[in-house]
Amino acid sequence: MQIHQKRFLPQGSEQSRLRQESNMMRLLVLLAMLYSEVSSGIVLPKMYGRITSPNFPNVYPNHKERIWNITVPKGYSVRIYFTHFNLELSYLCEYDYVKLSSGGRTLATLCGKDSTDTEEAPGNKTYVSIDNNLMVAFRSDYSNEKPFTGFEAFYAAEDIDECKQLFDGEPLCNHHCHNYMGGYYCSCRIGYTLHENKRTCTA
Ligand SMILES: [Ca+2]
Ligand SMILES: [Ca+2]
Repeated sequence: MQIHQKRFLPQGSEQSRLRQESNMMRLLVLLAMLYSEVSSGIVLPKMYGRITSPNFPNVYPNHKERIWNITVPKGYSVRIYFTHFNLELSYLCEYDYVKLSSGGRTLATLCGKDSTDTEEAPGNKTYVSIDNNLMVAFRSDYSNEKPFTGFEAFYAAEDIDECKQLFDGEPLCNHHCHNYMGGYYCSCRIGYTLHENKRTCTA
């Protein structure tokens, strides 16, 4: 009897602990969803994917704002291109637009169907993020004189070739630079050893 109770009690409390934890998890997931909807839009932590305007391929609604935060691992950038683009055209894209930003900078503000003197449409151009995060913001104003079908875009993580980059105007590696997916490393000629900064070689 004693043994029974001993064995039963921890199991029971384990179950209720698990239940509490799963309730807590559910609450956290719900809060995270609410939070991400409100503050940072839709978070996309995948290496590739597709995003579209609301209701695509049908006409997008007025008064819509949607933000996608594409984050890939460090050592990668995000390349994005558009397979469909048809937004209301307005001077400097102030009415409806798709805005691409990365590293605190605006890469492009896009609208219309084809580029003009004052407005940019993506056409066949591809855009690459500055760091490992790309923010895509879609916005439509209160009206459209004609129906517009919005956009479809595809993105993918792309390795950064650090060996082609400069660090304070110098190559990243003193002697040899080796690029690989998601990173890089340096090596030295015979007779030299790599400094603990992992970049420079000393005799
Ligand atoms: Ca509009
Ligand atoms: Ca690399």
